[in-house]
Parts: sequence; C-alpha cells; structure tokens
Amino acid sequence: MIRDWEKILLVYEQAVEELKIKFKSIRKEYRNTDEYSPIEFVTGRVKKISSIIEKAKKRNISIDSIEDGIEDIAGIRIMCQLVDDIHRVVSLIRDRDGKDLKIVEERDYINNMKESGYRSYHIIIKYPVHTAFGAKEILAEIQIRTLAMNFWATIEHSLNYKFKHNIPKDIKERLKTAADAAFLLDMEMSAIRDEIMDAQQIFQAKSTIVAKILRNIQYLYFSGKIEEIEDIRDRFFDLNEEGDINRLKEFNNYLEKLMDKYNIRKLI
Ligand code: 0O2
Ligand code: 0O2
Repeated sequence: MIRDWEKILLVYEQAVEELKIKFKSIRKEYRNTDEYSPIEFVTGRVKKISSIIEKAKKRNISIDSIEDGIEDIAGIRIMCQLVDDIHRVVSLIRDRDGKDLKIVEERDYINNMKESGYRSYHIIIKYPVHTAFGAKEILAEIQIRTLAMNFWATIEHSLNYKFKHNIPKDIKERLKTAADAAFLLDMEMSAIRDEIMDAQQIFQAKSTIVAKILRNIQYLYFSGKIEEIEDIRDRFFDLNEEGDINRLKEFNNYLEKLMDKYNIRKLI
C-alpha cells in the first residue's frame, strides 16, 4: 500500500504544536507569578519520514502499522534546570492523565541509565487530535531531561549520526566518562540549590525574629517602666551583629518575660 505521508504527518504536526503550547504555557504561568518554573524550555519535532521508515525496518514493523508501532513520530522535549524539576514535571503530566492526554508508559532512564550513558525520563502518551475530518488519537513521546542531560544527549546523538551508529570503542568510553561528569554536574547543582534554599530559610527566620525583637523593644520603651532600656537596645545591637539565631530567640524570650512581668501586653 502506498501511504500519503504528508496527510499522516499533518496530524502529528498538529499534536506537536498543541503540546508545545501547553507546556510553554505552564512555564509562562510560573514566570508570570514570579515563581520558579520547573520547565526551562520546550522543543518539539515530527520525526523525518526517512527516520520513520528506517526505525520501522529495524523493528520489523509493517509500514501499515507505524502509527501503533512507532511511539515517537511526535516528540516533545522538556528541559529542566535540575533533576528535582523533572519529577515536578512528571507529576504535572500525571495530573493530566485521563484529561487532555492518556499515559501509556513511563520509562525512567534516570534511575536506569542506558548502556550508552543516556539519561532522561520518557513518557509515552496517547493524545487526541481534532481535525477537520474528525478526531484521531495518536501516540507521542515526551522526553524530560536536565540541561546537562540534554547537552550530553545532543552531542552523542550527532556523533552517532556522524559515525552511522558505529561509534569507535574508545570514543564510546569517553562518552561514558562524559556522562558520569554530566551526572556529577546535576548532583552538584542540586546540592548548591539546596544550600541556597537553606540559607534563604535561615535569612527569613532571622528577619522574623529581629522584627519581633524590635517591636518588643518599642513596646518596652513606650511603657516607660523599664529603666535599663538603653542596655537592652545595646544588647540587641551586639546580638544582631553576632547573628546567632538561637541567641536572638533567647533574647526575645527574655523581652517577652519582661513584658509579662510589667503587664505591658495589656497596654498594647
Ligand atoms: P523563547 O521565549 O525564546 O524561549 P518554536 O516553534 O520556535 O516555538 P521549535 O520549533 O521547537 O519551537 O524551536 P526550537 O528551535 O527547537 O526551540 C524551541 C525553543 O527552545 C525556542 O524558544 C528556543 O529559543 C529555545 N531553546 C532552544 N535551545 C535552547 C537552549 O539551549 N537554552 C534555552 N534557554 N532555550 C533554548 P521559543 O519557544 O521561540 O521561545
Ligand atoms: P531521534 O528523533 O533521532 O532522537 P530505541 O531507539 O529502540 O533504543 P525506543 O524503544 O524507541 O528506543 O525508545 P526509547 O529508548 O524510550 O526512546 C528513544 C529515543 O530516546 C531516541 O529516539 C532518542 O531521542 C532518545 N535516546 C534513547 N537512547 C539514546 C541514546 O543512547 N543517546 C541519545 N542521544 N538519545 C537516546 P530516536 O529513535 O533515536 O530518534
């Protein structure tokens, strides 16, 4: 049977365009609310006819059943900054399962790295496309990866193309070493982010306790009941300079006790 490729691929093109818009919108929504987006950028493509035919031949799939046999004719790639973001994107997709798409299979090449060194999270979906001639459900592959995984896969893919899938053994080994380096890069960037988040939390906690101390000193001062108010103020300056959050908390407890002792809360 002679197949009208242009007509077949039109549906896949529509699916890729729609899915790209959907994932780019998620990124836009996060950015509009000044929130960190787990999606860095999104790309998509429809597989070239020559690659479809080549894959079908390799897999013994008849040309009549490529729509069921080849899952990545429509391909979406979602790039994330960090490994944790991949899991957030996967949950976003799982939340949509049974709504605008159906999950067929998940392939975790992050915990199960491929022999080549390839890492990514793949989700195969069924996606309904509504055309002028009716509705059609197609298969699509969503690849979710970090920028480091993408960097490695892009170069490895082009080398595979250059060497027609016969990469020399020594280069294969160097690619494995490069994959290990990409893995370490992902780990290190995640660790750095965690440290920044911790530092931000400590900073936030310190700001809150300092604000409480300043408010309490103000109440004590206006009550006119505390003679040593200047000593209290100087002690605060010293503790603030020192920056130890536990000592600041202890000091605030002391101020609160003073306020109870002189019944200052009732005056507030
Ligand atoms: P923006 O706001 O500039 O990011 P398209 O039809 O052009 O929307 P297509 O055909 O998939 O999408 O294009 P392509 O060239 O594959 O890239 C899609 C988007 O990813 C483009 O942005 C690129 O700028 C962006 N992109 C590609 N590579 C990188 C990269 O290494 N880093 C970053 N940060 N972005 C990259 P948009 O969609 O035009 O919009
Ligand atoms: P493209 O468009 O050239 O990227 P198989 O291809 O048989 O090994 P399968 O079962 O079709 O794998 O599905 P899999 O492994 O879930 O996904 C295949 C796609 O994942 C590939 O598509 C690549 O995009 C990507 N991929 C898988 N393994 C590797 C790898 O070792 N290196 C790189 N760079 N990419 C990989 P295609 O068919 O190659 O098409």
